[in-house]
Amino acid sequence: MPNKNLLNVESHILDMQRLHPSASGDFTSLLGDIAFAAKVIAREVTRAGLVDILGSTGASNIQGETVQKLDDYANAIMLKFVGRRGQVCLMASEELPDPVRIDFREGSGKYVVVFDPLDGSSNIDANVSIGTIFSIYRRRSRIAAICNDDLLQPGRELAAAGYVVYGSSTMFVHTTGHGVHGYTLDPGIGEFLLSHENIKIPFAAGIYSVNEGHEPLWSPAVREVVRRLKYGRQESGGMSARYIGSLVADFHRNLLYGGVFLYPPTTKAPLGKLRLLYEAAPLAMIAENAGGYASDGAGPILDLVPQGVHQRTPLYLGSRETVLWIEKMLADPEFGSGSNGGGSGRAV
Ligand code: AHM
Ligand code: MG
Repeated sequence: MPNKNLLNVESHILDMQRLHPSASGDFTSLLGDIAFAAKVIAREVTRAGLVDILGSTGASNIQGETVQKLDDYANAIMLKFVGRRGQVCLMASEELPDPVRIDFREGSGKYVVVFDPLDGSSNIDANVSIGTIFSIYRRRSRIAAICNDDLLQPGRELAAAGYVVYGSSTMFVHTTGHGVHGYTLDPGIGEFLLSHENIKIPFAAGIYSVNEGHEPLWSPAVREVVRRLKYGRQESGGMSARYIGSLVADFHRNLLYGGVFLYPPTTKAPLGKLRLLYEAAPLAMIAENAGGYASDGAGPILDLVPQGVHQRTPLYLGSRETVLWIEKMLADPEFGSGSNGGGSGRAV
């Protein structure tokens, strides 16, 4: 029996692939590509504080490389290294206005990859944790007819989803629908080593995470939800507040400690800020596979059919019981109806 602590991400994914004898290996190598891209991005993220010393955007750093804005850099790295064996036919990035067709002549082109290359990047200058979020869908259309419809699939169709958090250490977390697994980057050997096998979100939420500066713009129902999270729904008192403002880091902490993340609609942004394809759906898949739940306030995020690649959605994400309670509260006429949640794309 191999020592699990010495399993790197590629070996662990290969072990899981053996459960599917018909698998071609494309999917496994695609996850390996993403892990590789993550290492390259991680290396650059750790040097972000040196930009002012080594040169600003557009200038050359000490290695003679052009220094780019980190989100552009991360985006370029994902496009360059993901799907390099022809496993991918189409990619979409939060950083790009349109999806990118991939030349997959050398391979099967079986997969569609969607990513947010550097989520929370406004935090970079303060050395706060940021992340990369990714999703993998199977191509639906026949090769000759590849179109954007391959991207507009509900989260339930996801073949895999994951994120990388660049924090005090770099972690790669993913699910293929068989548990959620986390790997920590050992910078000495440059490998992601299995450190968190089969993560389960604690049942009862201990932490709530929301930008309370938006409270004046919330509906009465959302305000009441947050008030009860704060003051306590039971005798036991309220929950602790933690908000980094970096979705991957906020979600990752709540996944390990138990908690709920909220990005409700506001009067200024009726669908909230976060994107269904790049942010909400992949984290919803991880939450559900860890025993949690994600809702847009009216039902499961994973059932929403995207109407466009950059569509936004309200998001309530984390411990299952708490998110289900939020859905119930938002539907309660006692707190008034209105823009409580419920993005577009829910099948009726
Ligand atoms: P980004 O994709 O432009 O980085 O924005 C998404 C980020 C999330 O990481 C985070 O949860 C959210 O914006 C924070 O928004 P706010 O500052 O409104 O609280
Ligand atoms: Mg983002």
